[in-house]
Order: sequence, then C-alpha cells, then structure tokens
Amino acid sequence: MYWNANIECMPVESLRTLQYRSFKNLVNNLYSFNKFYHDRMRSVDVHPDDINSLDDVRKLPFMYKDDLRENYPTKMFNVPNAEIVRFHASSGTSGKPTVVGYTENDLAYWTEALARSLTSIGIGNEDILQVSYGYGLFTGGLGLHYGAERVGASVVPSSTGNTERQLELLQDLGVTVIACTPSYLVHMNTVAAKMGIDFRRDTCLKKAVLGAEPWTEGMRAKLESSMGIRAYDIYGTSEQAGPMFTECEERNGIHIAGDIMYVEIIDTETGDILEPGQRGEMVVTMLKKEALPLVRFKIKDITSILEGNCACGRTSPRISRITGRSDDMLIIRGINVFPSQIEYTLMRVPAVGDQYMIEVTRDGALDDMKIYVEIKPEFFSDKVADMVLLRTQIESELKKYLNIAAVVELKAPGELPRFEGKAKRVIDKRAI
Ligand code: DLL
Repeated sequence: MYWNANIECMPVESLRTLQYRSFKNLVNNLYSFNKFYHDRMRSVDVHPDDINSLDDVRKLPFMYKDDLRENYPTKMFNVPNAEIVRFHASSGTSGKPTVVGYTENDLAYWTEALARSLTSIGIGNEDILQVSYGYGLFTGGLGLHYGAERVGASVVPSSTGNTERQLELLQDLGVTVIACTPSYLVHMNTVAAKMGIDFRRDTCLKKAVLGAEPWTEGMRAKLESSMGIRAYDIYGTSEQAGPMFTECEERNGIHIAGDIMYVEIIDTETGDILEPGQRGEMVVTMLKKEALPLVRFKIKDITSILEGNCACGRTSPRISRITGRSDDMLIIRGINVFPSQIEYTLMRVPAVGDQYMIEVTRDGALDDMKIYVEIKPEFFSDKVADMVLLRTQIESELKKYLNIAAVVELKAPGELPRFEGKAKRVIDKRAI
C-alpha cells in the first residue's frame, strides 16, 4: 500500500528532474531574498545562474548547527512572522537550543511525509496508535500525532511519563501501535513484566515505531521476541521538521522522500562526497522548506545511501540505520568507538539485558572506559564465580570486536536509570 504512489514510485530520473527544479527555485529565492544565503553564495562566488544540474548542489557551501545557534532564535527565518504557525525547539544539550518554525505548507509536507511512512508499514484507519513521544517543544509527540491522524488512525496522545497509566490505557483501549523511543519501550516492557502484563496475551499491540535515538538490530530482536511485535525505525530531526522517514515492511533501510529532502553523504574528515554504500556524515538540503530553509546542512548523523531497488516498489532513496553522530564518537586511548557499536556487541551476549551505561574517565593522560551492564533476571545469580565468569566473557567480547579494554560492572535487573525521552547512555567525565 502506498500513500502517494505517483511520488513514491516515480522513475528515478523523473525524481532527479523534480529535485533539480525545486532546488533551482530554492536557490533563486534564497539568493534574492535571504541575506544569510546570499552572503554565503557570494563568499564562494556562486550565482544562481551557475546551478544547472542537481550535481551543482556541490557548488554551495555547507551550513552548520552553529549557523542556527548564532542566529537564535529566528534570524534565519525566511518568512514574516505572520506566516509562522508553529515553533518547536531542539533539546539543546550543549549551548543554546535551536528554534525551528513552520509555515502552514511546512506542516503539510511534514504530515504528508509521515502519512507515506506510516502507510508503508501498514498503519491505517484500523489502528489505535499511542504516541508516547514527548508533546511540547520536542517534535516527536505532535509530529507523530498529526501523521497518524492523517492516515486515519485513532491517536492516544499519552506523551511520556506515568508508565503504569500508559500501560493501562494501552490495554484498555486495545492499542495496536506504539510510537516512542526504543529506550522507553524497553522501560515499558520491564514495568509491564512487574505488573504481570504479558504483551502477547493481554494486549493488542502489534507494532512499534521507534526512533529519536540510535538503536541496534540486537535491540530490535530482543524487543520483538519478548513482546511479540514488529518494530520499525523512524528518523528525522527538528531542523528537517521532526520525525518523518521510516523503514517500509521490507525493513531494508529508511526511505527518504526525495521530493522533500535531498541527501548527500560526505567523508567526515575530507568533506569528499561518498558513493552509495559508503558510510559517512549526512548532509541535507530541504527542497520544500519555507520558514527555515536548509541548504547543505551538516546534520552530523552517520549513515550511507543504500544501493539497489527496494522490493516494496518505492524508488525513493534509502539510508541505512543511523549508527550515531560524528560528534558522539568516543576516542578511547586512540581507538574510535561509537556507543552503538558497544550496544551491538553487548546484545550478542544472551545473558545481557537491555540497559547499559558507558562511563569515560581520565586518569592522568589515559582514558578509561567502564560499562555498566544489566543482566537478565534469569541469568542474574548471587554466586560470585558465575558473575565473574560472565563479566570476563563480556569484557573479552568487547576486546575481540572493538579492540577496547573496557571494565565491565554487572548490574542487577532494574538497577540502571530509565529514561522517558532520549536515553543518556554515555557519561563522559573527561569533559567535566
Ligand atoms: O529526535 C525527531 C524524532 C522524533 C525522530 C521522534 C524520530 C522519532 P531531534 O530532537 O532534533 O529530533 O534529534 C535529532 O536524533 O540528528 C539523530 O542523531 C537522532 N535520531 C533521530 N532518529 C534517530 C534514529 C528528533 N531512528 C537527532 N536512529 C538526529 C538514530 C536518531 N538516531
């Protein structure tokens, strides 16, 4: 089932033509009316007349999150206030938050993108969809809310928090789909077990739409087997609009609506543009954005453009699972490691539960990494020898796959902190 087959299954060449036309219009408009982009283009001596193919995107300079911060809150907006119908803001973990604004058209293409995505995973008017992403300045709650309403699903806007009440609603209303962060679903699953709820027996839940933070295939396998559901990856950022793009039923990469967003992948170090199949940093150009245009915005997420066609029939470009951000990468005694690689390795060990936390400290000149790992209840034992054996096994897996010498500390089920929104998995004490 397609929401908009004309666009989603458009021949690749026609899509490129459409992208080029939108891009050309965008550049003309920004050069004439937007001081920031005008100055940026002048700085590299590029005029709209120099843009004659989609590949000419490469002639334009990159744009950075700092450009948004420096123009806080709305100096980058490209429309008068009268045309702005909504604001959201990023969580702003470092420095000032960034504020994003939307015109009516911006909200319309955001909702359209979500309607296409939700339809591609079989969500429609028969579904009851609980939105357990935060409502408010975060884009997750309201984004999913309007997307799900657009496809006719009945929305339960439960937002985050009060997990027991959420589970009660989920049972009583016969919720079939839940949308939340993967870490929050893990938490719900634990609370449900304590309440004696068996998802297969006591609920109608069939699907989960999980994103807003990195997660792994190992985490997907664990959630699916313990809850009897199918879990799908959803991606987006507040600068792009919010959550927008998901995998389809094939679960073979995230489909990007090419008429809305143009994606390039670059080498983090050299800035060179990479070929399909090669992993690097994502750079996006939003082709329809009105309130807050983004041209070659360095989003910092690490992914690749996938090669070949998807069996679902959609011709839209696909990207691989986001494994982290270029600024998430930890360098421990000279070895580069992403938190998602640690999760991947931990999830291979059957006794490991679904919570872990990474702590990095510095002793003199040397970095040390300690990983706190919760053990599944059935594997947790008070026999010290068993626990030492397990700890050594996890440490040697980390050494084998990632070449890092981390100290592992085992934790009892339920001991590590839980999160309602995005999980905080890394405590880097070197920066403090
Ligand atoms: O997290 C929007 C969103 C809400 C996406 C709900 C999906 C579901 P921001 O708060 O601006 O927006 O954070 C965006 O989160 O640059 C990624 O680093 C990360 N991220 C989002 N989705 C995924 C995902 C929302 N599926 C930042 N996998 C992005 C990995 C993700 N990382």
